[in-house]
Amino acid sequence: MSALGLLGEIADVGRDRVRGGYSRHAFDPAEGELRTWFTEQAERRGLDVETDRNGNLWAWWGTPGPDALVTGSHLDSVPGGGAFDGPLGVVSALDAVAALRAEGFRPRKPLAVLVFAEEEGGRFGVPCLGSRLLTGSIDADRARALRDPDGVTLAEAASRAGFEPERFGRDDLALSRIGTFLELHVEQGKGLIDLGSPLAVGSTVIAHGRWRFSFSGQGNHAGATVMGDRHDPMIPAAAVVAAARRVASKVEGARATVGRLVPRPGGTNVIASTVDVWLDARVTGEDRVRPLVDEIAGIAGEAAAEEGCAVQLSEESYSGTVAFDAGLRGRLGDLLGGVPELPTGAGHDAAILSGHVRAGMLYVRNPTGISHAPEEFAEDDDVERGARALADVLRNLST
Ligand code: HGY
Ligand code: MN
Ligand code: MN
Ligand code: MN
Repeated sequence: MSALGLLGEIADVGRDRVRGGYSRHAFDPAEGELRTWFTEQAERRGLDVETDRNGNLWAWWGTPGPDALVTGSHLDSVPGGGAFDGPLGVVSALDAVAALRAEGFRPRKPLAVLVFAEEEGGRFGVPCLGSRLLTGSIDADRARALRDPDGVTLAEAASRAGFEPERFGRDDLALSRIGTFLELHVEQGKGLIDLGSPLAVGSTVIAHGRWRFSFSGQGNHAGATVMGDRHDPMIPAAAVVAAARRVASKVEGARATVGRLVPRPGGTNVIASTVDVWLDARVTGEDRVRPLVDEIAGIAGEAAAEEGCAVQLSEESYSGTVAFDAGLRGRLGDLLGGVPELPTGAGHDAAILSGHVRAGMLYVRNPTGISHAPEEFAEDDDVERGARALADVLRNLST
């Protein structure tokens, strides 16, 4: 079955009737269904599937071993996300393996399709959790203690889903098997529309991170509390939202977003007791991200003090600027007939791995230029082109 057919098979899994699009999060039923589906599809293609210590799925063609050529992506989504971000790389990998098998190709090195867990951090807040755990880029104790919006810890959720969170952590054996990691991904902006190309080779990923402001004030009655007698944490929270736009707009190459703001208890007629504001900040230029956040934090601190609220700031995740392996980039470009290179503002497991192994990316055009939303798209022809390109690359790199 083609990549398109495979995407069609999972089109109903994890649909979000409230938000639109898909909500598929680590260790939830939709993600569990996708894991089972992936395992069946991989086995049908003659691959041996194993789950590593951190809940990442590996499907092996040949005996697992060092210097393997590994390709894949993720199956989880943001809340209300599109159909392509993550799954496109997985179905293209399965399609490419089937195409190579059908032509009688035998890879000289082990080849694996890898599905990373919780890439979006949509449930536990930290993106690329599976690859961060694998590479030891996040402390395992810290990861186990992460909580979802209902207060369930990662350890609890993983146990309930049949995983062994006590085994989470840096996995040198798994990591040592990867010679090259290649991730095919839908493009998430207008880069390929502007270039007029269906495909691109990934060049760089901008520095980015997530910060959480926790404001606390005094919960109270919306009608009985006069305006001068309030300690409303929503006021400094609003200051962060406005400051993110204002500060980032002044800095070349910066993007700052508040997409998640959680007032508690969250009643229309209740002044909140606490508000958590999640700030996503990204800037081209490694040393410019934290100063941007510092400026926003200064504004948040003043607004909190003025309102008589307390504030705590925590850095939830951070990834520095990544340039994908230059040799691999050149080879991909040559192999694919000189497709252009493209930088991205999106984070990826390939970028986390790039500090440890040879890593690269291929992007497939997204004609809407929209991602992390139901409008994310790829034309059928481009999906097929991407899968064929991936097969060509795997054929070449594994001989
Ligand atoms: O870039 C992101 O938001 C995530 O890593 N996909
Ligand atoms: Mn994404
Ligand atoms: Mn993705
Ligand atoms: Mn007062």
